[in-house]
Amino acid sequence: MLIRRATDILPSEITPHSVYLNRRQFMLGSAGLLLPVASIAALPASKSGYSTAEKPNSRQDITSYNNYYEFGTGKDEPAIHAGRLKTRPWTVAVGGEAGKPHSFSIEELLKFPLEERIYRLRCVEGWSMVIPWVGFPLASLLKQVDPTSRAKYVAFETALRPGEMPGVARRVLDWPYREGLRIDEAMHPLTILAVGLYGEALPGQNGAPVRLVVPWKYGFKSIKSISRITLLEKQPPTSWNMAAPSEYGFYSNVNPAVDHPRWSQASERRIGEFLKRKTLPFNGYADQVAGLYRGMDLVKNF
Ligand SMILES: Nc1nc2c(c(=O)[nH]1)N[C@H]1C(S)=C(S)[C@@H](COP(=O)(O)O)O[C@H]1N2
Ligand SMILES: [Mo]
Repeated sequence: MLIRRATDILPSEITPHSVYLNRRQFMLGSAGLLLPVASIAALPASKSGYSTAEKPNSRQDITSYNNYYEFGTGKDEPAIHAGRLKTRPWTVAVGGEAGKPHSFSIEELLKFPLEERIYRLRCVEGWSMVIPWVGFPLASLLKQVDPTSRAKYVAFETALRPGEMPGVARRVLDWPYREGLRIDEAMHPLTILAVGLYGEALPGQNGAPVRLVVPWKYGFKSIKSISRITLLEKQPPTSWNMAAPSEYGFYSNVNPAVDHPRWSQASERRIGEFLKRKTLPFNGYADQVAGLYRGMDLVKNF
């Protein structure tokens, strides 16, 4: 089986198409082997003031311990199977309550000014990582489609490709994977669309070619391989909430004071560490985001 890696996928993004095709032919033609093309994969990005100073997890950790149920429910399965998803050509259709709906090609998305954002990611299962994403604010994209005054929520959908996604044969979730945010959450400067990590294109298992990252919410809100974004007047249905409404709320803000019905959320294990650490309200981003929820009962709106 051919396992596509970031170094194999990326040249088409930053190399003129003809040069890319020649290189492909050369690589495939000479020995029938795909040789990794070193250094070509860099995604130029500026540093961001929103980054944590904590030490990022290794690339190995970040790309080998994943949740991406479309490729299986085992933590190791996304790394094995996600390369089967064809990420070129790729478009993200953005519409709904928008004055100027637009279908963005991945090439258009890569033209947004990219930043490196080192964020904590807290999975609802009780583990966490620190990941150096490369991406841009979701707000930059949404502003381009001119949301109407009725746009109160944003719905996101992962591509659904049964032929390339072995995990969707099982109805673990109601596919396609769907997520949603309130418009002010979507427009918050911490909310990004990520197109890379560790300075290179996003590996398949992390949601290539483009995924959401909302660092103050449980990891499942950070939907991978997005193909559609819809501005809506009403709160959209979301996959995990539909699957188990008593366990996964729409908001899903990281909250050590609200336990999951089957386990405590008070602490977490950082991947690569032995001892647990305390989970922080809003995953440590309370100074920036607590204001979004002023006056709301966060036990009821979990
Ligand atoms: N489409 C899709 N997106 C998804 C998931 C998934 O199964 N399918 N898993 C979520 C969960 S539970 C987590 S914790 C994060 C994990 O992101 P990572 O593998 O890049 O660390 O992706 C989220 N996005
Ligand atoms: Mo998760």
